[in-house]
Amino acid sequence: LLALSRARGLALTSKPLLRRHLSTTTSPRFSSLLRISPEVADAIATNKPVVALESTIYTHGALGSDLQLESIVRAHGAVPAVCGILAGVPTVGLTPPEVDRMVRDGASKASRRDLAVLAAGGLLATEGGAAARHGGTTISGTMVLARLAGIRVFGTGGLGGVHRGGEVSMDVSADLTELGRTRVAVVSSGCKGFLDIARTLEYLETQGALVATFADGVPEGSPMDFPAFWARESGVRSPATVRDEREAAAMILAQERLGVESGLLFANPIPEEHAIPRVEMENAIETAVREAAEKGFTGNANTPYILKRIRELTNERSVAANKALVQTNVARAAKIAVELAKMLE
Ligand code: PSU
Ligand code: MN
Repeated sequence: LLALSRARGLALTSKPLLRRHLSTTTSPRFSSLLRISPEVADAIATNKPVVALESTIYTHGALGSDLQLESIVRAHGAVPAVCGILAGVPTVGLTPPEVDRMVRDGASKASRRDLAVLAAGGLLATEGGAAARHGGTTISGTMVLARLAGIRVFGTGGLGGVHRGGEVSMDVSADLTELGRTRVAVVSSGCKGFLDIARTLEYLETQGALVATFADGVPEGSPMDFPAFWARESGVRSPATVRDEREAAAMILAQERLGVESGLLFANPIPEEHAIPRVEMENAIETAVREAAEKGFTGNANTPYILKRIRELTNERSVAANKALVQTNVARAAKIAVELAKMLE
């Protein structure tokens, strides 16, 4: 009961903040259901750099919750905004205890299609119904919440994609269609090596998503692979490259000024020292993908199962790499947000 009334109280007190933010941003959409933490609402209203973070990474990512992502964002001069659904309340700016609570109680994995299902539970709970469920938002779910709040930059680990055999199963992550329709810049290490990367890029092109890979230290104009998460190479060329955070910020601004509503994907290859060569991952990937098919882990249960199995099959080696890459992506996202805030001054 206490938790419920607290959720309700917060939903009510956030309204004036939302109104203030609405008048100072260009966000075309707005949801009275959204709870934005006071710190994040203030940062948005005053044009401070803000970085959205997802909650699926905590609830379904097989990485543990001690990723230090918020402190990394802060260390680079930006405000972190963890997005997710807490007891039926879509929230931007979850606190660490709130995320812990979601992990402890258990949360469902929430992509775009799941948001209203969970939020309806929240609406009914405020009228005295049963306690509503939590939702760890995926990249697509997080992009929707970030866009509603007026946040432009989002740092995370790996994008969902077209699954192997996706041309038959039609298992194509909602992250890809989200990038087609929601103008948020996502910084990731490309997508997992267990996905079909060539088809993922085809699909992103069809969706009109901007895809650019960071080319640090690579001579101007040289081609870059779109990275494959644990590996820097995928054998598939990235459609565009980006030199530094300032250029990424310029792309975000250009997209906005052109009025193109689709999203942007900045691929940030895993640092050399943490990378695991593709051949070394291949066995673990093959086994995990085969087992998922045999055991019937399809739909949104597929990615979490494969992540967990790869973690076991590589004796946790994949986890250290995964943590390192998420942290570098989030740092990069913060630097992009800082550059963008300067351009918008
Ligand atoms: N990649 C990771 N860790 C993750 C995910 C992807 O390294 O936790 C999550 C992200 O939230 C991503 C989602 O949006 O999986 C994609 O799931 P699906 O393949 O079911 O669309
Ligand atoms: Mn899927």
